[in-house]
Amino acid sequence: MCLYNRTEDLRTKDEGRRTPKVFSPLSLVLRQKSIIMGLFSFLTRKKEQKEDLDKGLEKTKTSVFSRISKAIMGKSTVDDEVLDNLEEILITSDVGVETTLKIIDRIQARVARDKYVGTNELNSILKEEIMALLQENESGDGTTFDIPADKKPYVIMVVGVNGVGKTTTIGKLAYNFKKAGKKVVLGASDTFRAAAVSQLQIWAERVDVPIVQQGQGADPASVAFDTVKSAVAQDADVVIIDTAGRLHNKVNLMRELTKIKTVMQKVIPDAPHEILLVLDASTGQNAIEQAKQFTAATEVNALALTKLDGTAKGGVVIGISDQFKIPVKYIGVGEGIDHLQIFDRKAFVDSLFE
Ligand SMILES: Nc1nc2c(ncn2[C@@H]2O[C@H](COP(=O)(O)OP(=O)(O)O)[C@@H](O)[C@H]2O)c(=O)[nH]1
Ligand SMILES: [Mg+2]
Repeated sequence: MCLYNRTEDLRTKDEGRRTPKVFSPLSLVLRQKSIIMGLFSFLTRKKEQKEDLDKGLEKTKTSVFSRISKAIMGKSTVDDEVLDNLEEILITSDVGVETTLKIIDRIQARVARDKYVGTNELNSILKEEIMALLQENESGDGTTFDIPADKKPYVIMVVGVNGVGKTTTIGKLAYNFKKAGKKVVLGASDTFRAAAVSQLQIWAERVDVPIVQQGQGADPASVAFDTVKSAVAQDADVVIIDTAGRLHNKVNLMRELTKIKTVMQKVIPDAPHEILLVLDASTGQNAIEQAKQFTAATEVNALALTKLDGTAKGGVVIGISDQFKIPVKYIGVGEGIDHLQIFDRKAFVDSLFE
């Protein structure tokens, strides 16, 4: 041990004399190579994400935009008839009535202002208005799997009805946070079904992050308390709490979620920092109904819309963001570990209109 230290000391002193540091040509080449390789893998990942998004939104795109093309066929200007047709298309594409009317009003105002708006401009105007609407609700403001520096650990409580993709989203989130260098702890507060705990456990093993669980039937609030305590003790960065999705009625739901929150606040007074509502986009109007119930029961401040892949109801993202004034933070575009994306409004709208 002593010898080792002496060698270390000597080496350090020796190195200290060798200033300024000169890189050998070989090490420079290697450094450049690793930078280029890092950039290459970043770009490859970006490209894959874009492909996943495009593939995921394909059905929405074909169903909505083939109809828009039909609606403007043989027309040169955006007139009342075109707007009526557009209104019907958006409403039946799960954008929702209120949001559709808002979009139509805005386009109408532009048409009135600019006098002549050609149908060839309709797509770009629509794209701009949808982007603006998403921006107003801060949907798609985030760009990285990062957390506020002053919240450690950052506590995310995940809510939503059964089957929407809560546990899967938690697994994917844990993977991404870990990849971003964060220390993650999961809490299995969905104690209603035995399968729920083991499903989260499988994700924890897959991502290689710790999980706190007390098995089926345990008190969800007690699990949440233990999780937050353990996260603090481990100096973790992020805590993600899974919850049960059963929803007999609003009062029960509210009581349970409130209890989980209150108990966590004994350890971290401002926890949970994020209440993430997970909604299955493929259920369209049902997702809107669930958003109504959950926002009435608890202070949801972030949304994740899953299963955008394979549905033609992608328009629901626009409607939900606008109607509830809650930012859409994540979207699910498949079952795989890499299939959770940070919602990027520009990429989303671009993909819809390409
Ligand atoms: N295609 C697809 N399936 C998903 C997505 N997210 C979750 N799922 C699937 O939805 C099912 C229910 O997910 P789960 O996480 O158990 O939902 P929970 O009951 O809310 O926890 C599982 O089969 C998941 O693989 C997604 O973005 N796309
Ligand atoms: Mg679950």
